Amino acid sequence: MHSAPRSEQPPTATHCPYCAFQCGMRLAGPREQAVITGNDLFPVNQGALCIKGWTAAATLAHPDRLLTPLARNARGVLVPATWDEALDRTARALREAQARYGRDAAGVFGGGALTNEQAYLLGKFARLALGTSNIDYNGRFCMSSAAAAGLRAFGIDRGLPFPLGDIPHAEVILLAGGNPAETMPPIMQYFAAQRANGGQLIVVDPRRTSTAQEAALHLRLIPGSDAALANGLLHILVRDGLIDQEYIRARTEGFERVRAEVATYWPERVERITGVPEAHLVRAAHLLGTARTAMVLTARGAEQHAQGVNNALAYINLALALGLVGKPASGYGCLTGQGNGQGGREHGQKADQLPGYRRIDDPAARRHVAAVWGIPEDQLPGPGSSAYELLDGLGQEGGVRALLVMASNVVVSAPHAQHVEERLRALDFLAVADFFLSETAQLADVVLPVAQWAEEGGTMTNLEGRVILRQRAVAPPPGVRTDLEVLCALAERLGKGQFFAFADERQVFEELRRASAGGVADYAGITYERIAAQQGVFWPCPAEDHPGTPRLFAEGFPTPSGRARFHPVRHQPPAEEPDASYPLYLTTGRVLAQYQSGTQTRRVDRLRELAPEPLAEVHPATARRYGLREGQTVTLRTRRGAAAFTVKLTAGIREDTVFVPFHWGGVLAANRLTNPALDPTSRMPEFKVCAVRIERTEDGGPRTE
Ligand SMILES: Nc1nc2c(c(=O)[nH]1)N[C@H]1C(S)=C(S)[C@@H](COP(=O)(O)OP(=O)(O)OC[C@H]3O[C@@H](n4cnc5c(=O)[nH]c(N)nc54)[C@H](O)[C@@H]3O)O[C@H]1N2
Ligand SMILES: Nc1nc2c(c(=O)[nH]1)N[C@H]1C(S)=C(S)[C@@H](COP(=O)(O)OP(=O)(O)OC[C@H]3O[C@@H](n4cnc5c(=O)[nH]c(N)nc54)[C@H](O)[C@@H]3O)O[C@H]1N2
Ligand code: SF4
Ligand SMILES: [Mo]
Repeated sequence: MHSAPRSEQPPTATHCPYCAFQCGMRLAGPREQAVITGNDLFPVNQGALCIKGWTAAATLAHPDRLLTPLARNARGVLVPATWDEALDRTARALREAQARYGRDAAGVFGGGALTNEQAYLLGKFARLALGTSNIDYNGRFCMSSAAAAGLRAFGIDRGLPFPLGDIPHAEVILLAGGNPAETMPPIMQYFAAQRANGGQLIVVDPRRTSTAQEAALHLRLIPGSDAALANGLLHILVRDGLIDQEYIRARTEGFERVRAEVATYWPERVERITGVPEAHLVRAAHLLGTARTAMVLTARGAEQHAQGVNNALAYINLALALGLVGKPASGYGCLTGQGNGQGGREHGQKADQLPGYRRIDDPAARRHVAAVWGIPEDQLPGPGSSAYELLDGLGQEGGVRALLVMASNVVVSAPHAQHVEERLRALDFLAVADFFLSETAQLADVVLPVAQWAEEGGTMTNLEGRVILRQRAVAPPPGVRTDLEVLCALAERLGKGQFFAFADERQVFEELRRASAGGVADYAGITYERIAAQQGVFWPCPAEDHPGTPRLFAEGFPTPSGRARFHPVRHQPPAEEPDASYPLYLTTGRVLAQYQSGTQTRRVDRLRELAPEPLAEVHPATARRYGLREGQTVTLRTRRGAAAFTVKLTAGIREDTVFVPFHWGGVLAANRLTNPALDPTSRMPEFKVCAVRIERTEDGGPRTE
């Protein structure tokens, strides 16, 4: 009998490298022939995976894999280097920039793909080894608006304050700006169970997505009009006596100003602003207002706006006025996106944050973390600049001159991408830690080849706030190091080795537990053993005998008064609206078979077959107006730049809107088009709306640039 080497070792239980659903999977080695199966014992996905999860092993032994550090030589070419050369050069460049321009001239850019241990250590590396305030991460482009809204309204930012298992028991769910049928497909089991229980789903999206097709009601709004829509729904609920007066009185504050604000959002006006017919608004409000249990969920469609915080707050107002938050099978939640999009925003890679979701400008928080790290408090820098502002200032007076990027591909994923690329080129020095030569790594002076998901251990926190263990399942290829090893080796070269003497990720986690103890995101009671035994532990979990917290807000809110806070929100138009030169709305997002900037998924054959190139979704009536055919190449142009797409006709999208995915680089990059207008609070860029025009490629376009 033929016996494969993998049959000798039982498969290891681990988790998918991609989205925040963090499906449990089993991986049987070796790395070159790794086989993935769904882990039916993990309660969240119960064995189900999407096509990205099934094919994830393809990245492990991929021929493009970086197996040696690279360094740019005198002729400007990236050539192989030893680890010592690469690390020495990186440490020297960071130090030189600081000697010349001050401590904040060294910068760090992280990502929500990093484990909790890596994100924690990256924050410690920036603050302690470099002493710079300039660290931020790609979650600023992702979760920051919902995070800021959650903190303001509830005093805490945990994407879902309840487990996914509550979804089937909600009679009505309103989902604004999310397409989970493509972005986290196994979650659809929960919506299907909800429907089987007689529940109804309302989807708010400018497109009739595969998620909207599952819904009882689809509100096809104009991009950038969510706040008006949410205010309009609340107006109807107030008018028709469907709000929960008793809950508002007992558990919230600030409703009167919200009631006054929404009084002017009468349905005809809201129909004008949002493009959603009055009858649909009334139906949605009545479905929500008469349900005994209901949820309001948001995702990036509502959040990635220069008004993103206001949009999220307007949806939160709706949930509070209906008395949903903290009630069984009810509440407000946001669907977190990246693999560790939740944990990655808790432990200090954010510009204004220390571990445990502490504020870096809070004296008590500073004292606590400085004590855990063993340094005087005044050595901790203050808050730094947000992701886009950090990138925008690269190489400039007062900006970062030497940058370390770990787990982000900003050349593809940041707004106004060509400008960001210019700024990266203006740096004195760029180091990128990645396992493939991403578009951003191609610009680097030093590339540090690191281990991938299945090759290293650590914890992740899924979209429910469940801390899970991603176990090492295969050995990394010789020649690569883990992100943790890279950070410790750099800290050593910066003379701070004694603060980074970690033998493995478990030791980092032990320190993270202490650093987070007493903070909002308290992990003090979580151990690797407990996670394995309980299939994950929900934070906050302040002590080892504490059960963890699957549901928040049943008793009260972690605000000074113990009440949730309403915030009056006024609809404001997007930073850029269609006009004679750029007559259509452009919105951007995702497709099922590609992930983020595409560094990983564009390299997986099966996924490339499914989604080989970016398609611009255009309504057939719009196509007729511009003389476009299905499959034709067009140039989309905005005030920032132009990019090339293949036309896909779809009657599900609004006639005034074009949708493109952002998973490709170069002339195919949606972010050549997007508007870097920022939300005043969250500093989230306006990825989801700007003004665009369609040019047929014979009119001239980026294919020839
Ligand atoms: N396949 C795949 N899955 C992923 C990812 C991926 O790259 N690929 N990325 C992961 C990450 S990091 C994230 S953050 C999540 C994102 O998950 P989602 O938020 O579900 O994804 P998006 O496609 O960015 O946006 C969702 C929807 O918002 C709609 N939309 C656009 N403009 C507006 C608007 O103004 N208002 C409203 N209400 N809706 C609007 C779009 O039409 C789109 O259908 O997905 C995660 N999962
Ligand atoms: N137009 C438009 N732009 C968007 C969005 C949108 O909806 N529209 N969405 C935004 C959102 S929500 C997000 S989250 C961002 C994401 O955008 P990016 O920050 O670019 O995210 P990824 O593509 O996941 O980049 C991760 C990079 O790090 C590498 N990597 C993955 N895991 C690890 C690891 O563990 N260690 C190291 N060192 N490297 C790793 C990958 O190979 C890849 O090159 O894009 C944003 N950009
Ligand atoms: S990409 Fe998300 S939904 Fe798909 S298998 Fe991975 S974790 Fe599950
Ligand atoms: Mo994201």
